[in-house]
Amino acid sequence: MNNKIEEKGIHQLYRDDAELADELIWDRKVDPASRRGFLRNSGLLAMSAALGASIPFADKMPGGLIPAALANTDQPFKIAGKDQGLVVLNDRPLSVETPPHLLDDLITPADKIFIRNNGVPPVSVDPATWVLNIGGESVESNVQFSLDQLKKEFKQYTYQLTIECAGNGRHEFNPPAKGTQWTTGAIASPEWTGIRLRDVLKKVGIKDDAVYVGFYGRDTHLSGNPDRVPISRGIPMHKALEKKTLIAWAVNGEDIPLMNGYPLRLVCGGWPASTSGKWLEKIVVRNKIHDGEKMQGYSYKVPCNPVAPGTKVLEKEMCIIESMPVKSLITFPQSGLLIKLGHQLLVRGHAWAGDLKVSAMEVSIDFGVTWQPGILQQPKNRLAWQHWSAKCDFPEKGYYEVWARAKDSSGNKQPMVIPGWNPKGYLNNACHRIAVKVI
Ligand SMILES: Nc1nc2c(c(=O)[nH]1)N[C@H]1C(S)=C(S)[C@@H](COP(=O)(O)O)O[C@H]1N2
Ligand SMILES: [Mo]
Repeated sequence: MNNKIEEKGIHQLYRDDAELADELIWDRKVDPASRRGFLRNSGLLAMSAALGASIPFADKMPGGLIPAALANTDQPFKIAGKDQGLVVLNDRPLSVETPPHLLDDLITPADKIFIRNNGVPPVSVDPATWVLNIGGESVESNVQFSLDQLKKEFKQYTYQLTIECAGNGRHEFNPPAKGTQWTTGAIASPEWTGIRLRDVLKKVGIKDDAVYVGFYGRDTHLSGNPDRVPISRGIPMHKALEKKTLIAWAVNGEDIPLMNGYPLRLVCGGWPASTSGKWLEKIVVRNKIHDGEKMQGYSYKVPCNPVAPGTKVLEKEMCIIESMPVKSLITFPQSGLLIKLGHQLLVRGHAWAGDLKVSAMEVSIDFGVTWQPGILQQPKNRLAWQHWSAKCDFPEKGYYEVWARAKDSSGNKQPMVIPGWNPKGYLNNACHRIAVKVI
């Protein structure tokens, strides 16, 4: 942990006094062991002491809640082509997430897109010789396209599409789930340019018995075994044939970064990002649910019916995750803000809801007892995230949390506590919160 870099990252709005220098790291002096789950035996006094402030809405604070000020962490690192504020969670395979304050842009810049690799990515890629194969038992015939052909023979589209790893938020589950311990940062919503998967499938011709489309990429298995692939997932026909499912070669008008799938990838907005195959070399049209790597066992599945935390669930009682649940992020200010009493705080962020739209956004400054509506914008296009903002007025000095909650077009709201426990720790869409100290 590099405290110097962390200090610089903390917003200093309304800071007019050098004496406050000490205060600027008020939310960072915490034992990492206490970040997960709930604080045990910690009374209000201990909590206030750790925060260095009284908690005006303490009587409304859920028992055992770890204050957001103590729950967040940022670790600096460097990776070529990526913003230095991104956080490496694993390096083999590489998992890199984006802290919420770096996701403030309406359209996610390429250098802020998270990275999730399941295997070893290709090191050098030659777009001139790259080909995309279309095969599988439910195509009329096997066909090959060069990148050039794809660009010339099909109409091109640009859409803002949100991709989120199904394991985003996993670190909060209790009992803990194995796998990359994503906090909030496995989410991005850039603009993708490419062609429609449906146009390609129509040109090739698909048989009546087609039910699923699977992908294969150029990356190799961690074991080095050439007969194994790291991941080969897929989507049912209705998602494959939807107009916004793209075979993309550009992000925000430029080549896709190598770690995000250069020179070609699938983009299935609103679905687990694991279905958005990177370094795309082959598409298979299947007459059954695709049985590639990470389609079977417990991967990317949740119990079909909710279970108690820690329950052993039979494989046949697990269902494949499709559209992702409603969720939102506070991207400004960064957690740990100091603000002077009397100043109004403008909070903002994004919200998304898988295949659905977000219909409302609300915020709370009293641990979820009362909520005020935020202003929610329309998405740029379907499957893009939506921007929101809200104004907060704090009644007295002390420690506060701003909680944000989105509602989808079916009426589902984000839960305030960790939702349905599941063996692999998917689909945590609990409310995002930030810490604010009013001085
Ligand atoms: N070929 C290939 N495609 C892949 C993966 C991979 O490891 N190999 N990871 C998947 C997973 S689990 C996720 S969450 C997204 C991540 O996309 P990103 O790295 O561009 O953010 O890519 C998906 N596509
Ligand atoms: Mo993922």
